[in-house]
Amino acid sequence: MFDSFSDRISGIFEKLRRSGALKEADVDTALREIRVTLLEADVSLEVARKFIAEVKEKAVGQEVIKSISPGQLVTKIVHDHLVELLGKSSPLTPTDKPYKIMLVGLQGAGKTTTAAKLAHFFTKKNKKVVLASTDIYRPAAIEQLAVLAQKINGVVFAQQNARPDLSVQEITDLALQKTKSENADVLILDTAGRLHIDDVKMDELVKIAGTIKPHEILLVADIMTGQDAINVAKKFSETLDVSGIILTRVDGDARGGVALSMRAITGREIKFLCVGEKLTDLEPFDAERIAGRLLGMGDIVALVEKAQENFSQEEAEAAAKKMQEGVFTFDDLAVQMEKMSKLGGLKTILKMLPQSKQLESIMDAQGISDKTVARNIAIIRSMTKKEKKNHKLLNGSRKKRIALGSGTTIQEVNKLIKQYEGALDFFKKMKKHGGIGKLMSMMGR
Ligand SMILES: Nc1nc2c(ncn2[C@@H]2O[C@H](COP(=O)(O)OP(=O)(O)O)[C@@H](O)[C@H]2O)c(=O)[nH]1
Ligand SMILES: [Mg+2]
Repeated sequence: MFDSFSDRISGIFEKLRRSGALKEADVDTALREIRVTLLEADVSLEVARKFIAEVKEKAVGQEVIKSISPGQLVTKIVHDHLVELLGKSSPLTPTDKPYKIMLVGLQGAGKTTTAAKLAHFFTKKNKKVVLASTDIYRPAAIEQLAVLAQKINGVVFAQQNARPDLSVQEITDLALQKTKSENADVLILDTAGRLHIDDVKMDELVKIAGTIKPHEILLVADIMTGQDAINVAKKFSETLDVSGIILTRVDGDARGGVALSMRAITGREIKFLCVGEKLTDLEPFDAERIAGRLLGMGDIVALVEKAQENFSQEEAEAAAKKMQEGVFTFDDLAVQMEKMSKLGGLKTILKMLPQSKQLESIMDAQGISDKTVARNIAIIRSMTKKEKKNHKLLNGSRKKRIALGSGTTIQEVNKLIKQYEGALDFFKKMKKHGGIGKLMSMMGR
């Protein structure tokens, strides 16, 4: 979502950083460009104007410290103001048991998908979750949540085996009952939405909230609808005690202004960003991190968190141990590559790193892409068990068979074997020099 915005902003800062001594005119020009960029990203005029005025006031009064350039200083000031604009938000922490969450929003905003993502999010934190839906109006809306719930280990779907013609009130009661009888930590209630705010049955939502007494009423808003998302948030907040906002379709090509002005206009915290349709495509909102991303500073924290969720600590340690001992087989390699694909592929991972542009061009030059990863997985899958354990068995005829089986060429099979041998070699050398632990701590520094 933020791509073009972040490209432009970092371009503006590049120019600022390059000019050694900074004149007020340079700052003015940069701020004017930032203002245009904000407006083009769909940030409201009022918010953009206020932002620029505040940054300017700060920048002019600042003493320039010797060790940093004036350009860096302005970058820092803009960064801090972006953080303020995006708004820091407290994470959802189930303090009470049960912790009750109600999702509201327009039809198609992504409520049901988000309900499942949140259930996944909490089960990963070892919370027992009950899911329920009061959307009795749209055919199959409840079934949609039931199907999603089945994919999440340990989640209880309240309406499983319940009479199909329950009323909203009955479903609400049932959800509470289930939460109690299952001794669940978290209840997530999905509700019905309408296409237009005027048609939303606010009184029904108010009534549900009265019964459930939720800790959080979270408004789910589609960022692709631009300024409308902000109007919707304002309208819902007038009638309901909306405690936070979840923005969906942040993976699309919307211009991002909604995220930038939502907090300033509604006063409500943004709690999560949804970045895709999969259960794992849910990111806790972190203003610092997004500001960093917008200014082209990379986003290592997001990468680390995402990786931690998908790789268990034990798995990672087991893989590291195998590598160190030089017994890392093709089987292990395929597992690691599949994990990487699950994380959203190479480009997703790269985007979160600083210098992602350079890394991307290096990888492009080396011909490394998601396609080659998928191809390599296919090649490994075509090997026999014995071959995977011992790559030295791979003679000409075996390679030919593997190439045929995986729809690749012998050259491609050879290339993978060479890369694999290179990796083994690397791990062996590393072991000599203190092992993976040492390397990691070096990288950490
Ligand atoms: N690309 C993308 N699609 C999403 C996201 N969230 C939801 N969707 C899709 O949007 C559609 C509507 O979502 P749904 O949860 O049924 O909306 P609801 O009517 O508010 O319950 C579904 O096809 C979802 O898969 C997101 O963050 N990114
Ligand atoms: Mg729904």
